[in-house]
Amino acid sequence: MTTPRPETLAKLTPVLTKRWLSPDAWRIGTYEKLDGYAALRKALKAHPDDLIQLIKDSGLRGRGGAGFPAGLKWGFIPQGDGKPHYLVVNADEGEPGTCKDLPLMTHDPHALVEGVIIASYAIRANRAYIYIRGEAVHAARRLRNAVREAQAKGYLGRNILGSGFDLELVVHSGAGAYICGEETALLDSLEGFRGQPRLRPPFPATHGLYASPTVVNNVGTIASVPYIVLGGADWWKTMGTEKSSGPMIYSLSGRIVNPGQFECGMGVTLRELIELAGGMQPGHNLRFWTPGGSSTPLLAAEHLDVPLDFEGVAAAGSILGTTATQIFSDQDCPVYATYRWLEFYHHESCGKCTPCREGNYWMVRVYRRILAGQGTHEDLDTLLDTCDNILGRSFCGLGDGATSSVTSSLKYFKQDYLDYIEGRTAPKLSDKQLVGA
Ligand code: L3W
Ligand code: SF4
Repeated sequence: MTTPRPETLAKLTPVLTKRWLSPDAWRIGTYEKLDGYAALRKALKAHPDDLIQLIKDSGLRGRGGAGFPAGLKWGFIPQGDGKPHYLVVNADEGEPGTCKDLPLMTHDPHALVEGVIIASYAIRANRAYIYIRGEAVHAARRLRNAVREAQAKGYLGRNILGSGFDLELVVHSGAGAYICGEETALLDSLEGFRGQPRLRPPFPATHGLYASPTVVNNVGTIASVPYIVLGGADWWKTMGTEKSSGPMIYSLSGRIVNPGQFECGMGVTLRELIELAGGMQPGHNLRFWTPGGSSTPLLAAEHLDVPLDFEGVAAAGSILGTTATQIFSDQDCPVYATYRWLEFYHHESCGKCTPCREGNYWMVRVYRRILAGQGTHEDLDTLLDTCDNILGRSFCGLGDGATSSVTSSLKYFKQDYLDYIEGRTAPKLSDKQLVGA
């Protein structure tokens, strides 16, 4: 284990994670003692439009994968339209490797509840939903408890803190389908339909839940709001980079000594994160990694010093995504890792569009053939051709994301594929595993 140097330790900026280690921070009494609901009192004295402007000024970008500017999205909500407005928090964290929203909701649920109230006030919504992944039973329990505590204290319900603003907040558990993390599938699921993506545009900002204007934001985005209200946009921008402001929770997993969540200003590098995580496990050398979950193209050891912000990762040919940094070593096989991710996408494909439904099915079969030692050189062309027919031709981001590890592993690690095909690597799968994709 390596001990981080002081200059690397200084990269840690605990903002959203600052209360996680405080005992009972999930209870409202503790939360209030630690500045909790002070931002709400301040926000309710401001004009809603000024709050939207504050979020715009902070440069806060969505923490769910796409990095869309949060203030801009809030500003899309038409005002004076006579329709109900909704805020929906996407807490369906399901991207493989991603583990930043669940610990936040478990350790500090009131930060999210307070953010929901402020954001709803800003966009003039009187009803808000937190759509949480079905398997996250403990986090959902903590959230429901937080909602009850906030109601009892007058932070939720009618005439919040005498402001005249009413808000009802519902915690809704999904049924564990990855596709329901896609914002329009999530809305369909919330409405009681089978969760499948809708055609966009129109975007949820104008035609969302029950065809009404709706903001859909990730947990981390909404939980950032109270800090920005208290600290101000300029303070927020002291962290991160010019176009990717603020702190970000990076979840590290894989071949490192201390896996977990590390909150740093955006733009920290993987080299620094690995140092914070105690270094690589003994005997392991970094070989490949995902900057933001399995839907983002793999990067290699040569990318250790890429700034992990939206622009830096894009310049390196990948996507910041959910900042789920999965770290693989020289003892891991990129072909096998890609196959396992593809099995996931094949299983989770909702089946609505042909490129994703059929493409993932066939790619899983090709990978099985290669890993069973029965692949051919033409299989590599077939994989690239299939990706070409999925990418940009699928109905939603799941299809595009499924191609990421295929094309990037072929770009950086083609020799690993050839070693299976030409018999230099022993097969990882048996003949029996060839069938039944
Ligand atoms: C109004 C416009 N609104 C865009 C809104 C849009 C959405 C946001 C971003 O997918 C990606 C996906 C995953 N008027 C608008 C507008 N909007 N133009 O802005 O939209 P978009 O399409 O860029 O992305 P998305 O649909 O939110 C997110 C990738 O992130 N990902 C994450 C996966 C998993 C998780 C998780 O487990 N938490 O997020 C990783 O890479 O593949 O491509 O709100 O409505 N003109
Ligand atoms: Fe469904 Fe896949 Fe098409 Fe998305 S890309 S709509 S998950 S079949």
